[in-house]
Amino acid sequence: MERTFVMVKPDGVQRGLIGEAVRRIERKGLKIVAMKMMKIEKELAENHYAEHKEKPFFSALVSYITSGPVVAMVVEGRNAVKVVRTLVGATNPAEANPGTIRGDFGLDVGRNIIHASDSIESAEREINLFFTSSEIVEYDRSIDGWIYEDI
Ligand code: IDP
Ligand code: MG
Repeated sequence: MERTFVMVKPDGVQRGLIGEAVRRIERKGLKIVAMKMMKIEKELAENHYAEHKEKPFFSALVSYITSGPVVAMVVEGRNAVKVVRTLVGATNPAEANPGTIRGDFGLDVGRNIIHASDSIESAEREINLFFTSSEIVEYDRSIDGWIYEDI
């Protein structure tokens, strides 16, 4: 099963959207295998967003993501990376489709509520940045045969 890293950003937490994000992930059939609330240190923020360090919005992005608590998660499921990116919607909430988290709740690219890994490689990198292996919980769900045809 594939894993992806998901994070409700500080604006999502402040606006009471933790439950909304978790609800959408759960009802899709995806499995949450790790979850914690935390405040991100500057160093972790810079590392997490290292690919953007030359961008003009980088320092604003680091300030934003360290401005309050976030809820970090590891989400597991078949094609989890792609499926969660679809649930999350386009980077700019003004352009994200209705029915996606960003499309339903946001207006500004600098306040886009939620993060989700964009590839299997970045998922692995981000999961390792935010979680130790002992924080990831392996468990069976008896309902999985009703979510996947071949389980
Ligand atoms: P993603 O979160 O959809 O993967 P990225 O392009 O990887 O989007 O950008 C990372 C984050 O940087 C975005 O989620 C958003 O918070 C922020 N960001 C991206 N582009 C802009 C911009 O043009 N202005 C301000 N912030 C931006
Ligand atoms: Mg990205």
